Amino acid sequence: MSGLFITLEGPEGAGKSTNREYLAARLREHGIDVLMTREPGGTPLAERIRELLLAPSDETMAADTELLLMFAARAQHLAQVIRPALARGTVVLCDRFTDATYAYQGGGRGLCVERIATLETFVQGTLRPDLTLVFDLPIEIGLARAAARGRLDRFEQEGHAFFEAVRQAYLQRAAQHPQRYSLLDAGQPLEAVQRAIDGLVPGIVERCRG
Ligand code: Z5A
Repeated sequence: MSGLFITLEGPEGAGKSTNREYLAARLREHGIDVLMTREPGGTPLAERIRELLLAPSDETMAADTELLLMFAARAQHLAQVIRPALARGTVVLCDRFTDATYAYQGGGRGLCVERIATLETFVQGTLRPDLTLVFDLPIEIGLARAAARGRLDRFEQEGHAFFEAVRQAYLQRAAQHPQRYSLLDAGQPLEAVQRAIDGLVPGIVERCRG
């Protein structure tokens, strides 16, 4: 078995967490060792950075501060959790990773993509996800799902244009690198989304055994 780095991405309420659990269960049925984690977060220190990033505050967070905190949390997560797990041959299922930075800080906040790419190389070296599942859906549906959970975090308080830019950034990245991304229609009923995930499982199992 060799480690595989799989990330789940998409706008708010797209079903990443729900389907991360589902995919983990399907892979474990094949005897595959799976680690589930998330960003920002995944270690105690990175989870503290997550709290800073998500908490609404009277002080506006500068977009560059937000970008650097995302990569600070990621550096810790990579060192403590992701790289050691991949080295052990574990499949890492990570709820969001650097594609979210391109989508939210690049697309949503309008930060320079080259600057994000520089930080990506600085923090990750050559490590990139082996496979990225993009859960795409109209933002109204995702925001309604998020709103049903109650109090909105700092990102969820953004407006329609921000989330549309995030969605378009994901779609653009998925179209540019079709070999790495699987685009899933997350606006469908959950059973239909999970049937689509079932279709990906044999290929993932084969890659783990390859
Ligand atoms: N962020 C960033 O800006 N830059 C970065 O580099 C990174 C992150 C890494 C926290 O992420 C924030 O950090 C995020 C982007 C930013 N912005 N926000 N907010 P997060 O992943 O923790 O937050 P999130 O996207 O809001 O997660 P979420 O709303 O929990 O979404 P989800 O995990 O995709 O959905 P879910 O929890 O699986 O499902 C939501 C609900 O919908 C739940 O009740 C499900 O039962 C239901 N659901 C799921 N699928 C379906 C279908 N198909 N039909 C009906 N109902 C469904």
